Amino acid sequence: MLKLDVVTVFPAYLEPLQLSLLGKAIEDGLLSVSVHDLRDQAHDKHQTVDDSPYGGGPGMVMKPEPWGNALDDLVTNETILLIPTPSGVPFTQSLAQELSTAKHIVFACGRYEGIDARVAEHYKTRIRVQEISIGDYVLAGGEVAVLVIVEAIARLVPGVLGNQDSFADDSFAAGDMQNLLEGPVYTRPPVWRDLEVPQVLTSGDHAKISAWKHEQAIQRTTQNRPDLLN
Ligand code: JDK
Repeated sequence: MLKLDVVTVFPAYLEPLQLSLLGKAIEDGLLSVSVHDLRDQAHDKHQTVDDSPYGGGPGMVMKPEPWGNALDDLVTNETILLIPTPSGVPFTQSLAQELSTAKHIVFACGRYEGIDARVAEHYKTRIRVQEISIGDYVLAGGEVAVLVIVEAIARLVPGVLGNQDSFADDSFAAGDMQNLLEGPVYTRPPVWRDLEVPQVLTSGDHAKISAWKHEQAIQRTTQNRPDLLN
């Protein structure tokens, strides 16, 4: 059972985590997801979670005290603390694979210009803390990054994904087709708006199909992601 806790000032943003794929996994007891409102941990009259940055600069920074209160209630020595940030290490399929075997992950969703750096620094002396970027663009906060990360991790938890064939395809992609994008896929009907399914796919010649898929993968990778080729 993988336990996930998310701390945010916008709990409603995480409502999709209860839907479809994840909702079923939660029902089946493979996964648990709890969302916590950071504001409940801000104990002043106005429940303040932000303040102006030391050293100047634009915007506001999240104060450390509410984060300390929230995280002390959730963290044990077996917890991995994940903090989405544009300056984190890239989130990859291999990191998702590794995190899918964890017992407990706590996600800290920042807003504004981010969270006072001492929060990560403090928890790094106690547990594994990973600052993660989901890509080279700037979101308005960590919530959408958490939706992405949780979906990528959850579908790798044994039993969560209904379709075991798709799961096997992932392993295939990570093995034989390493560092290549997938080529195009087709289903019925064999002709649609004058467009035919490539004849090789209906030939029944599996060696030929394999070679064709590999060639398509190289073509697509050259076109869309030349950085993946050696
Ligand atoms: C968490 C707040 C918004 C953060 C500072 C950054 C260079 C300085 C706005 N992969 C990814 N993208 N975005 C996030 C993410 C953004 C977040 C938070 C995650 C919390 N924000 C934010 C930092 C800045 N700015 C670009 C100049 C501005 C994760």
